[in-house]
Amino acid sequence: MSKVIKNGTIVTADLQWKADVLIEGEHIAQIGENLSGDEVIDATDAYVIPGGIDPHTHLEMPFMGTTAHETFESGTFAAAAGGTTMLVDFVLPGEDGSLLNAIDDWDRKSRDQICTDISYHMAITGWNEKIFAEMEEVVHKRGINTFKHFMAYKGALMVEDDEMFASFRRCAELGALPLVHAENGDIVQELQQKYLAEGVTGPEGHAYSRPPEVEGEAANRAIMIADAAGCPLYIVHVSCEQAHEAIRRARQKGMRVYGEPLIQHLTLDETEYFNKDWQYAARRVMSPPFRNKMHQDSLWAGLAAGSLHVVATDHAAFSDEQKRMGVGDFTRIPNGTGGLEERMAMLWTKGVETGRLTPEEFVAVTSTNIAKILNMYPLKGGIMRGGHADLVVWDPGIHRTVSVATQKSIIDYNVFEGMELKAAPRYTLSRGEVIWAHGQNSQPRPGRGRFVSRPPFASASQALSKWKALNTPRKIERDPMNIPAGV
Ligand code: DUC
Ligand code: ZN
Ligand code: ZN
Ligand code: ZN
Repeated sequence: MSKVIKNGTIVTADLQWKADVLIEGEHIAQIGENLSGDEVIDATDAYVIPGGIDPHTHLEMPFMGTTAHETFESGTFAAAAGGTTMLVDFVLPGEDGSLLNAIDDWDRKSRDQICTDISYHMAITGWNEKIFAEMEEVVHKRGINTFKHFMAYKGALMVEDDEMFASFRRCAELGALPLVHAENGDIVQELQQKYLAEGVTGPEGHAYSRPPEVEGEAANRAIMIADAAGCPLYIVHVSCEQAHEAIRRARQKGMRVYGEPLIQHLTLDETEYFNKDWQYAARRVMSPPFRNKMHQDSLWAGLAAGSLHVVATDHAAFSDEQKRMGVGDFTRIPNGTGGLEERMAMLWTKGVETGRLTPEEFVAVTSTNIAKILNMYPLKGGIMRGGHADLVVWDPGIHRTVSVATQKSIIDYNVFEGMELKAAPRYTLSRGEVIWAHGQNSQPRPGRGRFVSRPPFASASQALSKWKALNTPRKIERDPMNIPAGV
């Protein structure tokens, strides 16, 4: 059974053109004019784009004394309904500290639930010989080439600089890419105590205790540590000019540093935390917090200029009841918001419809760039013969208002509630299968999604030789007669 997507305008990260796409099985078989197939998918008056890839989600993640309420099933259904055909979830080590056991655990949780394809990043939350050894198997046998480091969440997930440096060096050796959550966890903890002591207990205290300087400092430090270790670096949820500036500077020096803003930071601002309704404000507590307009403008500029590369969500969705764990103490509000379902349409509405981004740039930052950065292009992230037929018939004619009543996410609210979205998927295809059709509302089969293995980077050896060059001590032959006694 072949399928053909007819009469649409294909948009890739490079260009737009009118052509049909023939799909055989799971793959794109041909792109051209007047193609025919067993089944026709109509793309008249619509774009045909690569399926969205959200590289930053936390489904069913144990965190801050609870577990993120969005499941692998509801999360991937929400993704499909929003035009996202793949996500990359963060695996956190459990109590035994084993990376491999944690991956097995994530597989057990996700396997029978996922409606879209999935991949993992592995979190490094401490450092010892076992972790050092297991990293090799993670990269070479488990198909995970990215390791995430939390510079915040002191006493829980946070790593110290020496641990980060050791892990980055290991990444360079193995051909893996380190990721960082860049916030100075020591300063955050100090500021949290200060505001609590002053009687600031509400969600606004969350924003006060995590100012942009805290993020800028950590971003700069991570970049320098990566440079010293000889590895590239990916900074997740870049929310402010200070972190963006650090990335621009590093890139101008030839460092491979990637920046990932979130759709929430691009579209929602800090005034949300000053809402009189505690629950309203608490729903929006995430780290880093929302910023002001100046920072938002910086992020939009970075996407257009190419100094920021990927728009993600950090989808970590907690219910109203879970958020209430932090009544009377903002440091106990589970950090996280949703966005998986709205990411593509929000970016289109606030980016393409306003002229801030071209449709090609939209495709680059929602799919193609991250497929390249994570080493899975062109199997994912493009429209190319032989690639997976992960495609979206993207229809700027479908407008809808975000509402908790119609969303596929199982969270009891939506931080974008009431906003108008000016595009939606008419069809979402994952490996050739239609998993979402506008107006039909049916859920794809849980368990149909697959784990996508990502091989190590070939450039690792280059990175390693740079590191060796930096760290090979020069032998200095001193005149033995001139060495003072006792040395
Ligand atoms: N930030 C959040 O808001 N939630 C999950 C983890 C994180 O870094
Ligand atoms: Zn984070
Ligand atoms: Zn995250
Ligand atoms: Zn295949």
